[in-house]
Amino acid sequence: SEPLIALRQTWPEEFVQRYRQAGYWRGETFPGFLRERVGRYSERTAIVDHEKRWTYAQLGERAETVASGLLALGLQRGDRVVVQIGNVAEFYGVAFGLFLAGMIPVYALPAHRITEISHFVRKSQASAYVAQQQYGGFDYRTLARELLAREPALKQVVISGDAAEFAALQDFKHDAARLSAPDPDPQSVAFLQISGGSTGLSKLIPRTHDDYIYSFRASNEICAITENSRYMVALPAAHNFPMSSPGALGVLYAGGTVVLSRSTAAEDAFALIEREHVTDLGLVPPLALLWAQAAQHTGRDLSSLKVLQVGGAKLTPEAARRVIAGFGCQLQQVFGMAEGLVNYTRLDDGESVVLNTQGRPISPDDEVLVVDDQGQPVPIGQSGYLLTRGPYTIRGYHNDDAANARAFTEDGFYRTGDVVQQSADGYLTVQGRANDHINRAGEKISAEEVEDHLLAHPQVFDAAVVSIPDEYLGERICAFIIVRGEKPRAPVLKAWMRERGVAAFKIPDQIVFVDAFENTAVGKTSRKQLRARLRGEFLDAQ
Ligand code: J2J
Repeated sequence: SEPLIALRQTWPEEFVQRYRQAGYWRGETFPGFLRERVGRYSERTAIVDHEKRWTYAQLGERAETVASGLLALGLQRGDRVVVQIGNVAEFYGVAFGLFLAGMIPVYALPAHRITEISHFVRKSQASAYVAQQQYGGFDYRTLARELLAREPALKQVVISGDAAEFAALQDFKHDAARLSAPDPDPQSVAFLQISGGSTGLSKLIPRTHDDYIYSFRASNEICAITENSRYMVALPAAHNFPMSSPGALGVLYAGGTVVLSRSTAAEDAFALIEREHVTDLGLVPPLALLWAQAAQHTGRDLSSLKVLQVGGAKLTPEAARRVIAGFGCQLQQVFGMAEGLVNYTRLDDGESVVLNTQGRPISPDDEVLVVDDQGQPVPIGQSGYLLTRGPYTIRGYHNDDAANARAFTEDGFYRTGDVVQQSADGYLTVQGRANDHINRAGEKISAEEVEDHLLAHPQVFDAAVVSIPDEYLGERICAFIIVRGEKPRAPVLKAWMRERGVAAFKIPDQIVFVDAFENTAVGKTSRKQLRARLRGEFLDAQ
């Protein structure tokens, strides 16, 4: 595999100097962070899941055991390892274990299936796959078998739980002799996060020790996270929001407690909030609305909650009002992206800011540009495309020149694809987006990727996938299909996607058969225009 040094993010030297001098990049690393907290908070509770409670000392011990075990299997520093673990303590045991071993986690979501996992393995040139025996009713050992068949370069599969023929995570032995490796370069890549997928397949996002630690250290200050914070992870632990905004990592950095919920059902979560006196919590808008409603009738005591964060998709002002009324605690809007930039409404912002904006950036050195179609800045208060660059925003995706040419300007700004308005005091309000992804309850789905799967079906002549507004999900996926020969039934097409091994959240909610796309087209229709037209016609017709 490639040496560690090849996985560096490339900020130009002048920016490196600037971010260091400003004190954003302090040369901290994940192994250093873990060791320091384990020493300082040793007997305090770090992580609680449905069956375990780990102190900081136990988290440290577990991470060392995972690191020793991975090294004993013959994996090496710098190796990429795809991790697919749900909301259990072991997620952090494995993540920190990989950091201690100098390996690079690639964070998949539990919902991902063979198609996505295979892509992550190939794109990252991963040496290993670590997963659970089962989570959410799915057996990941079957996925692992298929993965080994498809990806011969993959050297190891490690399974938590009953490992069958694979290496068992539970059998790893602590071996101090293997753990003498030097700390990584703070500017090297610590892990690869998965992009929301605007066009085509998900891209891999290289985040460095320095930049990522800065993002949650600064988030802690904005969100008032301390060693007394008890933060609940109800969204998938691998997602960037509950990982770092300020997320589990911010809370562990501060010496607080991370409480993991396997369930997103309000009553399950409320029981945990009551039992663990949860103070902070991050949700996507649809869950926040459901829980807000349930909170009004629950017998559970939710009075420990201080701040409810909502992000991942747009929260309208009316929805924000309902969330505040339902929970009776403070609302914080969070507009972030795994590529970097995160905006928060501040805890001392007035009601109108909290209801109507998605906050402002973390850092004084987050550069935000709002531009028109020609790339020219628009006047304050007008809508435009959001471009950004800064001390924790990537300068390029991992190993993807074509995507980088599209997604970054020549001077290193990331084209977020979001359409926003910026107020005079720097607050952003999200108005929509420029690219073709669908934001289904915070899950980002590339229209193009879904079309590709549908087009592989023999009875599909052409497919156009669009988002349709949905009262509950925000948006749902609608596929317009022109058939070839006999018309397939919609459930057959959905089952087809499932059988191809695609995450369930990408399967169209609705399939509409049409005779043609091209009636108003002049010559070649751009898919973008086509999608816009279909969306419009469909909404008119409803
Ligand atoms: C509207 N759109 C939003 C919001 C994200 C914190 C919070 C969220 C994410 C995340 C994250 C939005 N209103 N409040 O990584 O650290 C849409 C935008 C954005 C895309 C990024 C974090 N919050 N979005 O959602 O990488 O379109 O990160 O560009 O999954 O989600 O998606 P993702």
